[in-house]
Amino acid sequence: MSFETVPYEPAPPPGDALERARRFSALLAGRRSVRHFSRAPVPRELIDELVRTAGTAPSGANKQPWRFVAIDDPGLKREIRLAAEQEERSFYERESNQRWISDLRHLGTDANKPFLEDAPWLIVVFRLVRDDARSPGPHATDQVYYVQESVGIAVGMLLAAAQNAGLATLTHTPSPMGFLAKLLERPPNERPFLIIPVGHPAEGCTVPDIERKSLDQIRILNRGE
Ligand code: IYR
Repeated sequence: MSFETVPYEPAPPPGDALERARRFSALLAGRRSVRHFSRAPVPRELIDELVRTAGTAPSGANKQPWRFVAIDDPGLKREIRLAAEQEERSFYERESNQRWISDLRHLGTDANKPFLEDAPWLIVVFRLVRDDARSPGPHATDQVYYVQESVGIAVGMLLAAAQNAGLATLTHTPSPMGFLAKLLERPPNERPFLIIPVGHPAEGCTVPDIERKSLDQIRILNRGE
């Protein structure tokens, strides 16, 4: 079996590796899910770079099974907010969700989603269930693989890129999200994955007082002895 290759010779980034790793870790440790956005604008070029970064993520069979819809149209943002809030109201009222809702109490969330209008940009991420004509070849079939993993990694990279650019983000998952495909007139091979409001925090913005697990709580060495 033959396949084409190109040389891989990345230039090592300048400076001490540990120092760089620490600085990057501190940068991302400073990221928080922001729910109060200022209406200050963010240039489109900046959003394009975030999406470009996300698009470099690894993916199953390199199918790149994602699409990012960047929205700054106030009318469209309003439609999304109204539809999302309708879904959220039934989520928060449903008796069978009460355990879940008790797990959310410390985050102070409710059915009101003003950030869907206040944030200057909403990036609505879609996952592809079939590859389509926008893909560079060669692909033998339109099947896609490890889509959740691939799109999850791409979103993580987008969030990191936003943090690096000094922008605030939120990962928002109205449930169910079907209305997004309809509102945004997406084709049937695209399914909504996540909404990412992007912008700057509102003046006086606060976030929940939460803790992160320590390294010892998340990293096991070998078999843990
Ligand atoms: N989608 C709802 C509920 C919600 C669910 C989880 I999991 C969160 O981490 C936060 C909220 C909402 O956006 O309010």
